[in-house]
Amino acid sequence: MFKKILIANRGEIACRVAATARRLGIKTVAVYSDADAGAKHVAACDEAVHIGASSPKDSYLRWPAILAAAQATGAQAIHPGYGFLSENEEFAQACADAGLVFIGPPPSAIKDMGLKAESKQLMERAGVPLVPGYHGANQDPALLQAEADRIGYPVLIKASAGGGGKGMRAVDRSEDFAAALASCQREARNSFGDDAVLIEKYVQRPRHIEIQVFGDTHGNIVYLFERDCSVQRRHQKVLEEAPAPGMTPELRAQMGLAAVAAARAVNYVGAGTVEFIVEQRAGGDMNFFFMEMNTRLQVEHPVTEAITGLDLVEWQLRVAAGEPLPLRQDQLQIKGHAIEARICAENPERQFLPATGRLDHYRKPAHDSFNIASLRFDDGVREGDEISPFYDSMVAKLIVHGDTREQALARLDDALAQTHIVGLATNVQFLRRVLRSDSFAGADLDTALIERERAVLFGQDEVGLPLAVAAAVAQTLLAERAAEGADPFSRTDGWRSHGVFARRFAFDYLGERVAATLSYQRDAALQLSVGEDAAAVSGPLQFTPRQGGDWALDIRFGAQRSLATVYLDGERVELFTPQGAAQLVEIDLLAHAGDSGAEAGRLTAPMPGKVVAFLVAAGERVAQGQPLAVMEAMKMEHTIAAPAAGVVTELLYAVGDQVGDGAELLKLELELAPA
Ligand code: MV4
Repeated sequence: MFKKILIANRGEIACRVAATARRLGIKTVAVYSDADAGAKHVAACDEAVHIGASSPKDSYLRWPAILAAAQATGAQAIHPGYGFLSENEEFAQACADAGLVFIGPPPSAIKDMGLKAESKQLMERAGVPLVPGYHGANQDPALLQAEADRIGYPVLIKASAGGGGKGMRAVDRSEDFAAALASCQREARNSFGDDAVLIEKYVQRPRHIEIQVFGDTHGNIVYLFERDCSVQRRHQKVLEEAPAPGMTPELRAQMGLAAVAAARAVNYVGAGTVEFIVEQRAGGDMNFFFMEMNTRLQVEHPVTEAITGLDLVEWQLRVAAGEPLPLRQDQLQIKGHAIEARICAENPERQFLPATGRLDHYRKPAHDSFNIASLRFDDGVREGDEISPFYDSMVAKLIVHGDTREQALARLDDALAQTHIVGLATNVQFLRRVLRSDSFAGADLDTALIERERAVLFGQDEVGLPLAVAAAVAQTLLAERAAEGADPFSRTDGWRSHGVFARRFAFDYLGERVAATLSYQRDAALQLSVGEDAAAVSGPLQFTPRQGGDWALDIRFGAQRSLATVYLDGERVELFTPQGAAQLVEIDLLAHAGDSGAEAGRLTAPMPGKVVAFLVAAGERVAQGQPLAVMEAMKMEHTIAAPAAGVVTELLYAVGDQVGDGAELLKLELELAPA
């Protein structure tokens, strides 16, 4: 076995490889760019070498610098991770030429699987099922038209050099073929500098099911079962699971043997994945067709590790060191069900646009508070790290394991609910909505799932306005108590501070301005009005066993109740509940008091009721928090207090008057808020 390896990658996969190396007693060398000088993967390794500027082309793709780092540190082998140089046959060859072991397949296997049309011809000869189609070199339009007619419509025209869904055209009718071909060729020429296409039968409602394979240098190849990766957005995987729902033992064996045949056809060594597109036919039949082979360890390998109980990085290291595969096919078996969720810095509400920023709060689910090994959180970042524009938007992977799919699903939702990321947009709550969607929960999987379920995946508000505001108000008051040096936990009967009897708040919530008034009752109960709603609120404080010593508020607004963890960052309020998350921006009423039409100067009735008393007269100067008027509504008294110091200029009602919700009771000219 190697004594020292270099990890030519960053982020979670570099940390992942380092963890196994450490367990096996292998020393590790990290490489890093300018942006990653303080990165977690650097700390995870025994040594580190700076290889260049932040842009990948100036560092993680600069293989001369990486080879030099390996030689300078005495590393015997290079693990490429995924992405970057992992499927670069020239780099694999350069490693060999430099006397270093490339922890991956032989360069020839990378090359053979790298080209779409050529790899399909190779697979055809190896007896691996292909989508009925044409993969020939002859690109005469008349011949392509004839081939499409022979295959039968609908067909899909794919750019031979394409990938990630680029350069694909579906054609429904023979008469539309010529125009679609011309358009596809134009796009292929512009995007890839090569207008060759292939034509396939268009598979409807397809599933993406891939087989993990492993080969060694002794001619052994096994399959480690399948992963279903059908849930994708913009041709990127979002959720991956193993085993694939609906898979039968017969189909699994057929697909597994086809994948081994594919690997054998290119003399495969190491970890690889054979991707199939699976057609779902009426009656539950499934037809599978080879799509491509990924000649590397994949992002989603942990779900396979979870159901097999194996460490695939350990297998990679053993195979690269010349050892035979640790297990034979008949020694491998599936245990339980695993799901992985990719947590990405992105905004699902804006076409999944990648987001950048600082991980101001980064709280992970309690790792091992329940079943051992049922929850795994793989990441390459720490609280306070920047998610920069230089690299992939994936922040972390959450992997759960359970006896059944239902159990794994429930654990994943719970773990995502406990994943609190503040500082940049992420897909955490979006992932929860996907999990709960009828399609995903019912294992009705195909590549159009997100599109089909969009009505429940976007523009949702699981927390609800009153509870969100109640939690924000509660946290604000608690923070004030803490700032005053008072123990925020010392009283659970209310949140009165500054001797204020009523306080007005304003928030921006989902783009709308929301006014809220908190009033303190004689019996120390609290009444909160939020827009049209008014109810008693309470919030006995509870500690929850969360990492980082966070505590949660048990918030009640009338009959609604939720346990909320709230993070305040200036005027930003970020709250997380078991139901979902919400963001509010507090509008500082004092700071805005001088604005034209200032809300803060208007002292309004928090609800319909009767004016019981005015405690001040026109012309009187009042201090911040001074009670001004008392109203009675719903058999309770509500005191309206001055939001800031000022002069009462006019009383607009008389004692005994019945007033409507929001009615202005008196005019107060505010003094300038202190700087
Ligand atoms: C297909 C297909 C339907 N029929 N081929 C998209 C990316 C590329 N690697 C293969 N892709 C597809 N090929 C035939 N003959 C549908 C897709 C497809 C898809 C495949 C896997 C995962 C997600 C997908 C999303 C849209 C389309």
